[in-house]
Amino acid sequence: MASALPGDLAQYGWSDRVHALVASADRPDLVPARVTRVDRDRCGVITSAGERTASARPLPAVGDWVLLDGDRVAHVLERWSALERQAAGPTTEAQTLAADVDLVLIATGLDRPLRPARVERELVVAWDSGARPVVVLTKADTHPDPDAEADELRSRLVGADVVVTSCTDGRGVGDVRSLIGPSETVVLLGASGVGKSSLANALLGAEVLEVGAVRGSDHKGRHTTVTRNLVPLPGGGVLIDTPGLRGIGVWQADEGLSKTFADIEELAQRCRFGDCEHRSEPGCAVTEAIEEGRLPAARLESWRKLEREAAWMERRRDGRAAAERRREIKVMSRAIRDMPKRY
Ligand SMILES: Nc1nc2c(ncn2[C@@H]2O[C@H](COP(=O)(O)OP(=O)(O)OP(=O)(O)O)[C@@H](O)[C@H]2O)c(=O)[nH]1
Ligand SMILES: [Mg+2]
Ligand SMILES: [Zn+2]
Repeated sequence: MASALPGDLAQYGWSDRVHALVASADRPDLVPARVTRVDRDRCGVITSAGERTASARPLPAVGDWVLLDGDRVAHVLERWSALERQAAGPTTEAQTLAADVDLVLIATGLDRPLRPARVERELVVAWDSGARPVVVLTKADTHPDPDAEADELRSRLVGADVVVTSCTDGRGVGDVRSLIGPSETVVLLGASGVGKSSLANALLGAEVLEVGAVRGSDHKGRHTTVTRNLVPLPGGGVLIDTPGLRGIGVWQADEGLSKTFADIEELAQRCRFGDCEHRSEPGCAVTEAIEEGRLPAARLESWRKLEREAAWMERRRDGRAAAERRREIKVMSRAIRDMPKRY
C-alpha cells in the first residue's frame, strides 16, 4: 500500500498507525476509508477519492477505519480505542459512541451547577476507551469566577486536566486546539446543551454544526445534535461531535476506575486490613483522609457507586455468557441425539 494513498484521507486522521493497520490487513483489493457518520443501515465514509456512503452489517462506529468492497464495508480494522457506554435498555450490550479516538473532551457548562460525580463517571468511561480525557468547563462568560470553579474541580478530580472555555469571548479555545495533535481524533462528550457543538464550531472557525438554545428554567438542552459527526479541523486533527447524553452507564470494571480514582486506590493500600471497606474499620487510611479533609466524602461515595455499578455489569455479562453456553450445550446435545445412527 503506497503511503501516498491518502488524498482526502490526509485530513481525516490518516497516520503511520492507520497505514500499518491497513497494510497488515493485506487486502490491496479493498479500499481504505473512515466512517464519518452512521445512519440506520448505511454509513457515510471518506476515502482518498472523497465522500460516499456504504452499507455494512453490523454497522461500524463513527471514527472506525474500514476497508470497502465496492459500496460495502467488508472489514473493520482493529480499533486502538473505543468510547463505549452501557447501551440504554435492559441489554448488556455496549454501545460504541466513537472509535479510534485519541482525546475525549468531557464538556460541562458553567451556566449550571457543577456535578463532579457526573464528571467522574464520564472520566471512568473516557479512560476505559483507551484515549486520554480532558475536562472542559464551557460558557465561562456566564460565571463570575470560572477559574475558582476550575480549581475546585481540579482538587476534587486529582490529576485530571481542566480547561476553561467560552465561545462568546473565545477564551480557552486555543488551549483546546493545542491539545489536538495533527492526525489525532478528538470526541466531545457531555450532556445536551453544555455547548459541545458551539465549541466544535469555534475550533472549526465556522458555523458547521447546528447549535440550539437551552431551556431558561433548568439549563437543559434540547438535544439539538442528533447524529454523531466526524469532521476535519483546519490545521490538522479530526473532531467528532456527539448528541448530548442524559446518562452514561459505566460498562466495565477496568482501568478507568483505577485511573479516575487513583488517589483513593493509593490510600486504600495503606489501610490496616487488606479487605478494608473504608467504613469504620480501625487503621483505615481512606476514612482518615476524609476526617482530615484531604479527601471529599462525596468522592468516596462516587467511587463506591461506580465500582458497584461496574461489578454489577460484569456479573450480568458473565451471567449472560453462562446462559449462552447452557443454550449451546442444549442445542448441541439435541443435535447429537437426533443424529442418524450410522453404526
Ligand atoms: N453564553 C454562552 N453560551 C454558549 C456558549 N457555548 C454555547 N452556548 C449556548 O448554549 C446553547 C447550547 O449550545 P450547543 O452547542 O447546541 O450545545 P450542545 O452541547 O451541542 O447540545 P446538544 O447538541 O443538544 O447535545 C446554545 O444556545 C449556545 O449558544 C458559551 O461559551 N457562552
Ligand atoms: Mg450539539
Ligand atoms: Zn480503609
